Amino acid sequence: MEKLLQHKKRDEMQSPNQNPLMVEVAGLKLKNPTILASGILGTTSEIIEKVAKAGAGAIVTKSVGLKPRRGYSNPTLIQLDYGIINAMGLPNPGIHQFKKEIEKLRDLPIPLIVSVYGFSPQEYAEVAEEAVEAGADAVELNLSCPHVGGTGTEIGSNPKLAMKVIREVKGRIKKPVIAKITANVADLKGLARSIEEAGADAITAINTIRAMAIDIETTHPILSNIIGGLSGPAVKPIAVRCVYEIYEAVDIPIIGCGGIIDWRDAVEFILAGASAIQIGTVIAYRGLSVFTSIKNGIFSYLKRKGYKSVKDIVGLSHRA
Ligand code: RRO
Repeated sequence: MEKLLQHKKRDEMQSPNQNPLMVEVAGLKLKNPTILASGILGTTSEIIEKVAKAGAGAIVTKSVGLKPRRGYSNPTLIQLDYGIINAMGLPNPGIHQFKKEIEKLRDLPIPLIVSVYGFSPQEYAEVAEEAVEAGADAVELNLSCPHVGGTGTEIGSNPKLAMKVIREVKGRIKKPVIAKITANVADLKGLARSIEEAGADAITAINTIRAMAIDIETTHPILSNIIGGLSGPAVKPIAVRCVYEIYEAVDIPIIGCGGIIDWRDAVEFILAGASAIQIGTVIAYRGLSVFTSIKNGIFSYLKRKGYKSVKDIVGLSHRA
């Protein structure tokens, strides 16, 4: 009963003749639950418009900080059969330059979520404030980049520091604040509870997982940064487990991310507790048509199973 009430709190009931794919996450109304994940294509207004046209329900941009960063030197990517290891190193033009791209997207028909990082709570908040001023509908705090020192996971795996960042940002902007968290922690439920307590409006789980590869001929690590982050199908069961555990720990909505390649994966995340899902690595393999195929697949699944809405199946595996 308690869980059912929690379920209602997360997802308000809707009338049956509404679009079954429509979801509301952290106050953002999404026509469908698919979201472009940060770091994939979300770098310019032209590409973002293309992703919107391809059918995404919302967009998350590449993470942006206060100052421009070149990122790491090549090689920054390793393509594997089961995913990709990247160590891009947060390349971005800095928020002052990126504001121009955000401003060009004022008429984007779907929510624009700007991914933000910083090296202190104040820096996160300053970047978030600039992003919102330029027109961002929400910010996603990158508390989980696995391979850049002084930010990302180094902040986000420490619940006290993560709380400081969230409180600082919440104090500075009036738009929704989403925290993207890492699986690379011992007490995931404790971290999620701290994030909720600090006032985050939603949690995205998960970022990439620390990984590496070695060239057996040269005997050297392949990435210039040696360590990178693994994404793609290999991480999906880890990400589903994280969403499942976080759902048991908090009442705020969860956005599932990690290795989704088709509608079945998307449904699995939703059953684990995700109110929406992010699509990333698969775009490199299958292009932007994945948004439509995933949406259509979820729609057919709901119809076949007799559900009226995506909302009816969020967290359903917990009530089995
Ligand atoms: O830019 C990157 O290297 C990067 C980031 Br910001 C992140 O959050 N996750 C990732 O795998 N790579």
